[in-house]
Amino acid sequence: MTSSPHVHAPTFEHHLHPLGIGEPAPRLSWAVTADLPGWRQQAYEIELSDGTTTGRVESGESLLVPWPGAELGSRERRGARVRVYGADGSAGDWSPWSHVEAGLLRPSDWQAGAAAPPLDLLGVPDGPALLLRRDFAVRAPVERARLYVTAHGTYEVELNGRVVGDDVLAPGWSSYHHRLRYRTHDVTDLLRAGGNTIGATLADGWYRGRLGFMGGKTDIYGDRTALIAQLEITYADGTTDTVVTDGAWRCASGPVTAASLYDGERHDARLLPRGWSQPGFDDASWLPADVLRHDPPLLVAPTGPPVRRVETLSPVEVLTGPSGETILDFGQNVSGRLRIRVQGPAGHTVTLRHAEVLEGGALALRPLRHAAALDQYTLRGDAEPEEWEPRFTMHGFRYAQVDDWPGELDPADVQAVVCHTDMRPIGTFDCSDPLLNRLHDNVRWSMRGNFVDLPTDCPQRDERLGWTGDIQVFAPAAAFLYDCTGPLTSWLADLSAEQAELGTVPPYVPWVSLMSSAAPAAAWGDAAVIVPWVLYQRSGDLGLLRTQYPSMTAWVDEVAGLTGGNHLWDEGFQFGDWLDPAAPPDKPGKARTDHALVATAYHAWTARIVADTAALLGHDADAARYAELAEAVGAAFRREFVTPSGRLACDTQTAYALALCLDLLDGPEQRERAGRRLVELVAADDHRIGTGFVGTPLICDALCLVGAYDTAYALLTQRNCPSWLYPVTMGATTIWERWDSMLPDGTVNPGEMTSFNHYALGAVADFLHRTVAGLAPAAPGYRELLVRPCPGGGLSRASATLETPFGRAEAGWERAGGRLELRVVVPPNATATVYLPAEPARPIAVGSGEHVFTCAFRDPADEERPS
Ligand code: RAM
Repeated sequence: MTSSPHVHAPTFEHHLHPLGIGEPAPRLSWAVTADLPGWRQQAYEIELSDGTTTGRVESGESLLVPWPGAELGSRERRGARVRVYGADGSAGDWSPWSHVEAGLLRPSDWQAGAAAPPLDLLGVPDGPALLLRRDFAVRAPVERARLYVTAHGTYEVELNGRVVGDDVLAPGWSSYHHRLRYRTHDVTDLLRAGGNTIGATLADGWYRGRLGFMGGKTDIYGDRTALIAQLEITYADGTTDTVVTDGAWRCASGPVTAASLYDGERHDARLLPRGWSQPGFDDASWLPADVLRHDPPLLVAPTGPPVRRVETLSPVEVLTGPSGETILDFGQNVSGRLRIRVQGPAGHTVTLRHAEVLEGGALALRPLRHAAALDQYTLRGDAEPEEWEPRFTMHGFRYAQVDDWPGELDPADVQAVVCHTDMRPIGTFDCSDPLLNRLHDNVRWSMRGNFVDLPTDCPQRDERLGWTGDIQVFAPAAAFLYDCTGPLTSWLADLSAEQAELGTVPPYVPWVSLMSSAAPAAAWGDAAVIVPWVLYQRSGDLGLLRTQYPSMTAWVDEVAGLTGGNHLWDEGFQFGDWLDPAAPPDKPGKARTDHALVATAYHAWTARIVADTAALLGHDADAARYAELAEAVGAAFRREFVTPSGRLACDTQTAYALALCLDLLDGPEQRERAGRRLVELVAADDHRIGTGFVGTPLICDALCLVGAYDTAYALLTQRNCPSWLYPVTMGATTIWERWDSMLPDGTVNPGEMTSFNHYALGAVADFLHRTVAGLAPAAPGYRELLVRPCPGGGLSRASATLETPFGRAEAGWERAGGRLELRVVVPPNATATVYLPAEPARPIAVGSGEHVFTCAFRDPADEERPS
């Protein structure tokens, strides 16, 4: 008896809401629910709403299957559905239809100019946000209406007094001179017969506002902000009207008197021209917009979701600071801003300040450097309470100081609105140690805090840049926690574009010339290779590798050129094992591990990845060439840094972690010796961490590779500083930039760079998922799972779940009385190779469904720590 598989509606590329997409031939994926164990897809059939069908295609593929029909034209909408046949003879019904709609695919589709507020209104950078409006008529019943919109600056659009969409800080930040993303909104329901009004508030944002450290820069992309909007109305009778940004738009200043991403926002509600975005408003005193040229070929559709308000938190405690100030504690360090509900006299101003931690009971503002993070609201003085949330700024904070609140402050009137890229959460982890669970939560929160459109280093100080090294080390953890392939695809497109312009991968993307030049640096520039590779492993998207291939090869070629004839990258600037815990607070790059060792190891690693990528893409000559290069660099590494018996020239945790994890040693004897030395080093440090950005993601894996599970767990569960759990014991709710961003006495580390929300050191979450719980990809996209948990550390259980492209996968173990039970869930059309801890050399192959195994298991930690 076969029961029929159930196919979910197909998805397009990596889109959650495929409206206004930029891919004319979007690849299709689908997941299947099937009761039968071991279900494999034998064949599929796709039907498009224009009648195209593939017929039955004998293929097990269900992930990013090529678009089977004619390419979509601009604005074109099509449906797709799928049915599948199992290898067991089962046949499913058609899935529900999914619909996809293309955006404006050709530059010539854009008729809109760039409507720029006139110079008379424009303030200094980070000055007032300006209002733009235009009336228009709707002359017949509307069938559908789409708004295609973006800006030089950040914007919020309104139609007839209602905000369009729920994007925050649109259009986000990309390398604007290469790619400016527009959004497509379905605004059919916002239009009405007769007179209509479209309006926008436009702030400087990343385009013109201040960005960067050491004072930063303004006017980076231009000195004039502008709105680019195209409203296309299709009437029921088939005719169309298009309303675009042109000289008919009129501009004025509004209630936002200053808006800066770093410094905050000032809003004087008395200055709001009531009804300004509605028909009938008299804009005679407003000034006409200038129409500036813009570059339609730069306009691209997004590949991922926008930043949104994802969650709202209430204060958990009201504190009084040392000067009697009122401080709200939201219990969680977040990126976002406050929403207040306030009533009081007209002209009264409430001031809100933000900080991640307290020092001596007061807001610790020094770590924010030149980011004032200060919002001010001046009341209109209405009879009703007034609600306000700044719209053109963002803060990283857990605490907020509220000054000059009129009357008694009810904490319920202040909420923290958490804002970040609205990605789909896909992975979870849980175990018997509450501190490790909190560590994992902190990693998730740091990802949320730092995926504010692009992957940033931190969300609070005058920085918030797309540092390549940070996402390079964090990408595996990120790809497990959230479906971030879409957002990172966009960021990688910027990386490629900047790289092509600059001749190197800059240390952060988008690149802003805050430093003298974009010098190539190992582990940072290597993001060009490693991030696409990780995304391929996790999402199965080979197309992304194909797209990034020129960037990947260009990076490895560039580094090969830098090494001269000896394959050692031992000259020029390096960040190295950044923030080695032994580095002095004011010298974060002064690591114990030689920069040249780190750089050469990465060079060997990324040459090998490029060789593997070339082979996958069928570039055989490249595959051979890069494999040879990887070998040669590996040999050079050994010559320079490894003794014949397997000791390393740098006797550091990071050096051994690199050599072991990146397979840079020669044979089992060297590996065994290196492993023993690493164990000794960790023990000599009392099982405290000795790695910076480079060694941290690798050290636990390195220890497990050599069988030193107990040492890996001792390091992982260490609570003394420096360690992963030390910040947890200090009440951290996110991952800190430094192992000791807060010192044991509660004071803030005196270093210049002291963020409390940096995900890089949280890269260890990937180890929790893959090794502690045991859920790893054995084939790209988790088509094949590797379930090889390594229990230890006195944990009595650990589990991980993941929404893979094939459906939900789970791995979880629990132990008691010398026995261990392992539960594995494999999604349909996937397989798993399972290893039981007691039998590390005996792989067990299983198909889809739930599987439970038991084996004998004793944790050495039990003997050491009597309970
Ligand atoms: C700091 C950043 C980032 C790091 C660079 C090298 O300013 O915060 O985390 O990658 O320096």
